[in-house]
Amino acid sequence: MNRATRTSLAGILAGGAALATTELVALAEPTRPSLLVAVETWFIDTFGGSLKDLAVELFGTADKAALAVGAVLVALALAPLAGRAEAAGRWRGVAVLGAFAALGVLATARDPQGSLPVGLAAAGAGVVVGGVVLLLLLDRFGIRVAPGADRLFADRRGATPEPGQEPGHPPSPLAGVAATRRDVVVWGLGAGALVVTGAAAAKGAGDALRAGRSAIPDTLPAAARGAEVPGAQPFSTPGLSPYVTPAADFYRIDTAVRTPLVDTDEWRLRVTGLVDRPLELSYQDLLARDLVEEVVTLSCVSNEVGGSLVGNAVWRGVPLRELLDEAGVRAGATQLVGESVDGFTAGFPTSVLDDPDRPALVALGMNGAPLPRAHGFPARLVISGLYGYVSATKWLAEVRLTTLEEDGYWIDRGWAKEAPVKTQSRIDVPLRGDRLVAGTIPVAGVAWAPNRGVAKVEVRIDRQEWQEAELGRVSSDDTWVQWHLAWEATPGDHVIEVRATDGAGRTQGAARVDPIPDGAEGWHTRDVSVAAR
Ligand SMILES: Nc1nc2c(c(=O)[nH]1)N[C@H]1C(S)=C(S)[C@@H](COP(=O)(O)O)O[C@H]1N2
Ligand SMILES: [Mo]
Repeated sequence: MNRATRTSLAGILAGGAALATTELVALAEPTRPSLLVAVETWFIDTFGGSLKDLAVELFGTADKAALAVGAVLVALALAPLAGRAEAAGRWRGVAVLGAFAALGVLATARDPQGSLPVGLAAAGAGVVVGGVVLLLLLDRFGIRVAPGADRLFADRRGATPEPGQEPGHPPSPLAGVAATRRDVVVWGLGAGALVVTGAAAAKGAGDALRAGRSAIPDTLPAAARGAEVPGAQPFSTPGLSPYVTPAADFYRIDTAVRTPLVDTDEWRLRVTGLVDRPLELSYQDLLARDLVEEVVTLSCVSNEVGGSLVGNAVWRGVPLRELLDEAGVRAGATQLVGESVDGFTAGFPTSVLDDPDRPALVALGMNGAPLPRAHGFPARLVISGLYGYVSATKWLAEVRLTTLEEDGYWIDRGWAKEAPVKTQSRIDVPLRGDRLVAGTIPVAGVAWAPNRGVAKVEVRIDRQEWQEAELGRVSSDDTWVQWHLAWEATPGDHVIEVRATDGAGRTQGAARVDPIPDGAEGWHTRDVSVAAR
């Protein structure tokens, strides 16, 4: 193994040891971000909105796993630098580790959930452990540090060059005898095993500690005013979205690298800003109030035509207006901003709440159970008719009455300031590629225009005349509606198109519009092939 490979290997193992150490120290505060997670969050906050194709929608669950793996790979890809630097001059590689640690500390300092004391301790421990591993491995791998680099030791010992040695290149106190291949393998594998064990221990213990702290109650108090959810629908078709989306199937979008864990003993919801009487409510305070239920369809502005970033749930919680009345909203308050425990913000004009029939909840529950962690436990906002990024703050910590000058998280990143949900319709079945046989084929899907309601859904085949679809039953105008059409299909290739008309009488236009900046537009279409029977 040549010198470059051995120094790189030492750097990678030292970097891994440093990283695993910071993860282990981070367990002192298991609900707060480690240095690595803080850096990932910093990356998302900085580039999430600007990189092409990295839009709001990117941050589903799969992307975050990819980000976590990517961050570790990037760190390990840069780690050989530490080995090279240390070989070029004593302490230089340790300084490289220190620079990475400093980056982690900066990221922790800017993270609303970050703990600076734990971050500093993690950084210090990481540099010490990583540094020891680096010096030790370079020594065992028989790497001599470069001429002049050992001045620190040379000066102290007044060393004179040995015969055959370049002047000014005394033997490093750590540089042992020339390493054999066996030395490199044994020490490399040993260090590697320690790093992997440490990282696995940090991960396992972290998951266990976090699980212990995320005590979500089994049940919620019943609603004083429940929602009326239609018991049965006039039609049912395999593949059609159910009227109420189970929480497990509900789309998930957020910027949180790790799902925030909230300890309800410490958590408070605060109502602040332009109010006469700021409020501070505990989870128990909220549960003790009269809860109401609203069925509301929530959707993401990033949802493409025909996309799946939309769902309908029964939300149970405290009416937002009730809390605002108690706090006494001042005349100058033009915007309501919800801020989460991890610093995400979403805001909408207070005038949205003027219509008393528009559901607006501090939701504590979803489909009869407490909010799952992924959907905002212990509390989130749900406002009918607004895209999630301006309204539906999860892991809610603060409801702030402010002015329209303040911009929420995604507004700085190119998305529209005001974002009412556009009328959309989607074909669920048939799927493209389904084996279809001529005869009666059910065409079905969902359409939504929350707070306006869907008045009509039309379908057309092969650009012939529009046919009105049958509509399912709904709780209110705030939810999507299932639609269905029995299509008498003939053999051949066909194109199915759908469009909805909302309660205000507006019909979806054909022109395709991108999600950015304020939501996609256009008709969902599906190409299908029908075989002869
Ligand atoms: N704290 C927090 N709340 C958030 C977000 C976020 O990134 N952080 N994303 C918003 C967006 S863009 C959407 S579309 C909805 C999605 O809610 P869901 O994940 O429960 O479907 O949450 C909103 N609330
Ligand atoms: Mo969203």
